[in-house]
Amino acid sequence: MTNNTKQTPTLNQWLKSQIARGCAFNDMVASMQTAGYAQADAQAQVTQAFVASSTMIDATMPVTLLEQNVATTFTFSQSASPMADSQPVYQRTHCYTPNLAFIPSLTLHAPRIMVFEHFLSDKECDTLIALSQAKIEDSRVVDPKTGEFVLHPERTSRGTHFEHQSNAVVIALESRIYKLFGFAVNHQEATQILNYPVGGEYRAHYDYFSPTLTGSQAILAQAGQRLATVVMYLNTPKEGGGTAFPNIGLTVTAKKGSAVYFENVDLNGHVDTQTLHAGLPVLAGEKWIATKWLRERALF
Ligand SMILES: O=C(O)CCC(=O)C(=O)O
Repeated sequence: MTNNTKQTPTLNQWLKSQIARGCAFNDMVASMQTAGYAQADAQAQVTQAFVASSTMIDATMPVTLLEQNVATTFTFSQSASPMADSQPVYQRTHCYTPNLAFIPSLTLHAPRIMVFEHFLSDKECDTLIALSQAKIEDSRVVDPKTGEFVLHPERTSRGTHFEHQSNAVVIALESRIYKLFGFAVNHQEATQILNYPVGGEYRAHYDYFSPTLTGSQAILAQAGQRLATVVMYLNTPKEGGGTAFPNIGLTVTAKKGSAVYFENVDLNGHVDTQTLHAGLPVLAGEKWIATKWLRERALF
């Protein structure tokens, strides 16, 4: 490719194929720069291609370009994905809305994972930890056979939860999650708090309820699938404690105020085994997180 401000048929074809593969805006711009395009030219061409494709607007696209080119009509239209290959089980009714105050520092498309730094202020983190100290207890998991919450050796942490709208920080986070990801407060489970000591971990697991297990049926009937998860880091462990996605080779660093958002259902509307994830062992210090599971249907 040469430096060129027009979209030639070859470039056009390449842009379309990259978008169809789910490539990220920044990666496409970087490839064009490597091939000799000026950054501004590459950004303009890629933006134009995303707008023309109108299948998916990339969250890493600079907001200024989005505003110039897409005005107010953009969403992630995942149900229109060209990768759809079978009847979806879960409808993708939610989307990430670009927001200047919360720009992801990392975006993956399949599985959809976004990392945000400064998702919470230090004060919000400290307040949630302080409020949790008084009522924290050993964590439980859902027993897949019975659907009941039970103690489990795979999860060596202590936890508690905050009911919806139960304090000013929770109210702010619930509203932030709604504005950014489109899940209204009644689609959000109560805020879960976890505290891991040294050696504490949450071994690899999925957050979705396996549709084939008996124990999932009552929970799925209540408010549907956990379409997405937000894990928010309330402190920075001295060492270890990141969140690993072993099937895709990604580890998100546990850093005070950061958050990782991931979608448990893939672009075709099926539960996504690529979202297998683990809270890695804390090697020094302790780890505090707040988790929000986001449901398909209203809980209340
Ligand atoms: O501790 C972590 O980093 C992950 C927590 C987690 O997997 C969960 O709450 O579902």
